[in-house]
Amino acid sequence: MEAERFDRRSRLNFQPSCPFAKRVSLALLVKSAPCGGCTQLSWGGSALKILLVEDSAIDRHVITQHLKSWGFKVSVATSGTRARKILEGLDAPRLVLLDWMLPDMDGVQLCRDLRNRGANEPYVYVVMVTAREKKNDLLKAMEAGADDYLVKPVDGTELKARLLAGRRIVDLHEQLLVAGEFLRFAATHDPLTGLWNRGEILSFLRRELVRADRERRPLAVVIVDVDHFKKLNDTFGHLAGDSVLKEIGKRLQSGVRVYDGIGRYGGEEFLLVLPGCDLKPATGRAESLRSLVSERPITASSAEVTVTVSLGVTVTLCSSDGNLEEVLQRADAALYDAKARGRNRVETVSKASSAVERHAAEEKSRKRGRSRGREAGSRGKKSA
Ligand code: GH3
Ligand code: MG
Ligand code: MG
Ligand code: MG
Repeated sequence: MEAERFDRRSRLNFQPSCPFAKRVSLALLVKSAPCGGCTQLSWGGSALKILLVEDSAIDRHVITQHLKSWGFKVSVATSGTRARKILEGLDAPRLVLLDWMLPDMDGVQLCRDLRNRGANEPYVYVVMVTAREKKNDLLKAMEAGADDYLVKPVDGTELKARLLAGRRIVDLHEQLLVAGEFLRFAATHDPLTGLWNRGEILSFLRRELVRADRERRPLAVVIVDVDHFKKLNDTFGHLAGDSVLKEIGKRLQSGVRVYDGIGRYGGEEFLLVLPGCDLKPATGRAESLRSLVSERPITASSAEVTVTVSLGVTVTLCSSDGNLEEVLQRADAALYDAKARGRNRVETVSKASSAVERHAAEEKSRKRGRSRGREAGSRGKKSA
C-alpha cells in the first residue's frame, strides 16, 4: 500500500514541500483502498463519524446498535440545538441521520440551515429519518436540502444501503476539496523550490506596496541572484544545479520572518519582500542572507560546492517612490551594481535615501508648518 501511495504521488509530481501531497495521496488511498467499493463503512481503515439526531429513546437505541455494528463512531444529539453545536465543531461528522420532529425545532429547518452555511464548509450528507411517509413530506425534505429519506421504523439493510451511498458522496467531496487545494498550491508555488512562484511573489509585492503607501511604512525589496550559476550547471550538470537552487531557496527562507514574502523570481533569481523594513535593516538582513548561502558548501551530485549570491536592495515608502515596475528596476539596478563590483555582495540602490528618514523629515516640516500656523494665530489674537 505504501509503495502504491508513493508511486501515485511521484506520478503527480508532488514536491515534498507541498503540504497537500499527504492529503491528496490519502484521498487517493481511500479511493483505491480495498474497502473502496465494498460494504465496509470505514474511512481508509478508521471509523467514519456519524451524527444521529433523534429524540426518541427507542429509535436512538435501535439505530445506534446498527451503526456501531457497522463500525461507525456515533455522536448522538437529542435536540436540534445540540445537533447544530456538534455540526459547528471542529472535525464534525459529515454524515447525519436527522429526525424530522425534534423537541426544539423541526429537522427540516435544521437541514435548511445546514445548506445555507458558507460554501467553504465541508459537505454534510443528510438522511432524513421520520415516521412521515407522505410523498409531499419527501418532497419537502428534499427541497430543504436532504440527500435522502428513510421512513420509520428503520430497516437495517435499507439504512446501510443509504449510508453506503452517503459515504461515497462524502468521499468524493473530500477528494474534490483536496484536489482544489492542490491546484491552488500548484498555481501559486514553484515546483522545484516549493517557494512562491513569480506570479505569487509579485502579487504579494503589489499588495504590500499599497499597504506601505496607506500606512506610511517602509517596504524593502531584495533581488537575489546566484553567482556564476551557468558555470555550476556546466561543471556538475543540470540536476546538480537544481539541488543547489533548492538548497539556496531553503536557506533564504530560513532567514526571513514569517510576514516577509519570498519567491522564485526567475531561473536562478529569488525575490524577497520585507514589509516594515527600512534601508539600513534591509541591508543588514540581505548581508545575513548572503552569509547563509555561502557559509556552508552545498552538496550537488557527489561534490560539495560553495555557492555565492549577489543581492540588490531597495526600499520604498509611498506611491511617489515608484510603482511596482520602478521598484523592481531599482532593486535590479542595485543587483547589477553588486555583480559589477565583484559578486558575493550586497548593494543598495545608490540614489534612494532612507525612506523612513525622508518620511520623518516630511513629518517634521509638516509639524513645523502647523506650529507656525498656531503661533501666527495666537499672535494675531494677542494683537487684536
Ligand atoms: P551571473 O553571476 O552573472 O549571474 O552569472 P550566471 O551564470 O549565474 O548567469 P546567467 O544568466 O548567465 O545564467 C543563469 C543560468 O541559470 C542559465 C540557466 O541555464 C540556469 N538556470 C535557470 N533556471 C534553472 C533551473 O531551474 N535549473 C538549473 N539547473 N539551471 C537553471
Ligand atoms: Mg422525533
Ligand atoms: Mg540571473
Ligand atoms: Mg546568476
